[in-house]
Amino acid sequence: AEDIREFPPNFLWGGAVAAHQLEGAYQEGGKGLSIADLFTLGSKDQPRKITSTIEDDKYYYPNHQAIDFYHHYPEDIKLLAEMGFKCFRTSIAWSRIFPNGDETEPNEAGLKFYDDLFDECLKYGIEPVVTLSHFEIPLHLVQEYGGWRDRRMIEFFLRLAEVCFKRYHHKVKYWMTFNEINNQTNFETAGHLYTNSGIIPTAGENREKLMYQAAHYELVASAQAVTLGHDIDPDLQIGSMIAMCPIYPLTSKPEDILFTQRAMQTRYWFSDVHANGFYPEWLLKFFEKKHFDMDITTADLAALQVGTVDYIGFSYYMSFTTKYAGHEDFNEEYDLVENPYVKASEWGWQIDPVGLRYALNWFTDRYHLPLFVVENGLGAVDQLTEDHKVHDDYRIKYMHDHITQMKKAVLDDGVDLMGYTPWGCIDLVSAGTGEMSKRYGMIYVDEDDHGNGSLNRYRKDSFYWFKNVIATNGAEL
Ligand code: P53
Repeated sequence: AEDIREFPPNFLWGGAVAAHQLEGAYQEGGKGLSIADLFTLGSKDQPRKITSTIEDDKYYYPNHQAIDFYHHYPEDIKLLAEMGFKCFRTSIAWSRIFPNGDETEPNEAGLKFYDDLFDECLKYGIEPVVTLSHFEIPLHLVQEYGGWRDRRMIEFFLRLAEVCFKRYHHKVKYWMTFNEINNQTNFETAGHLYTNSGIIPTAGENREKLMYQAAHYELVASAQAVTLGHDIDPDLQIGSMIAMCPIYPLTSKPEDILFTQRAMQTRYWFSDVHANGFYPEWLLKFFEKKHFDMDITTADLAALQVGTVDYIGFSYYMSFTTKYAGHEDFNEEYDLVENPYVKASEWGWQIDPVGLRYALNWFTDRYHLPLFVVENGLGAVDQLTEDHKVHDDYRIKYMHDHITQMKKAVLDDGVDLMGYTPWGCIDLVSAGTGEMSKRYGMIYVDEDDHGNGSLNRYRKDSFYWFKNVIATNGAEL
């Protein structure tokens, strides 16, 4: 039988997007180029290319136009309001505010755009939830400083944070610092070091060391931003943003269990630092063992301790599985295996609703902080019918099953959950592949992988379904 209980009052139902994946207008309002603007179209089997200049004649760059939210946002926010959204998660395109990233004065036109966008949300009682850095570092910071290889990035990021907190603190209460900071756990895949840290490794470079050093600078910048934000306005809630893919052992063999523990430590030490304010012991030993001569100062360690996060924001799409690989340290690129008990999406993501309840409990046990599911969803191919409908029962099923598990975590396990913002509530450009056809939305956008289409918006079946979920506060799923 269906569980007809409701979620707690004030539960933040909404949806999530990121600036570079929907705004388009990549050169309007004084915006500078960002790393997302040099990311070509890829596919499930063909990774996106990173070009050093824009080669429009050779490649298609999907983020240049995206879904042109920059010009469509009043119409789009109106649709989200119709669905009953209580909140809307988006990000600030850093290079709209600081076109090069290292200026001392911000770009007023960029600041004005987000003022207008947040006002539009607030007009409908929709609370903006804002990520400061979501895969769109200003290109100049990459070309001039090598991205987060360079300690000076901390200063540039803090400038962004300060300008945003001061300008928007009356409009935006909920913030996150770095999107999915732990994706770069897989440092072997060029895409993650690039999107997280603006790093393009050269041949022969130790990518693992690069990753840990960049992540350290980001964590210090994050902690200092939390401290700064609270100084500017003690009411601000500033969280982390972690990509949660719980890692299971393939069997109960003790070696598999121990290896899985190390795998979880390796993927989630980032949230340990965010939430606990210090490095886990095993990782300091790991740096020693690897002879990584890390640039971690005592001032850094003090900053980490002071600037712990108010909540853990996380994405949840899938779970992973591993088994003992005959070596001590977990390498995400090589050491994952298929889970025989779950089915994967068309893009190979292993769908696992129960894993969401597991993750919510795991975070709670580990940090005892409020949690916020800030991304969840199914990337799938949709069919627009002649009468402009999309019958996406597969998406409804995915969301139904995940919200059901979330409900158990909240109501049966006592998890303190702030809200739920499914990913790509309106169709947008995929981060992983650059495709439009990997759709997550409850609102369909008429546009193909190459940017052709009317850009008209249409309500999918999931739109009406989710609208009712929100209206009944999760009683009817
Ligand atoms: P796409 C990998 C694993 C989990 C989440 O992803 C990920 C990624 C990166 O591809 O990214 C997050 O669009 C990210 C969003 C992204 C969304 O998940 O590749 O925060 O920017 O669009 C979905 O299907």
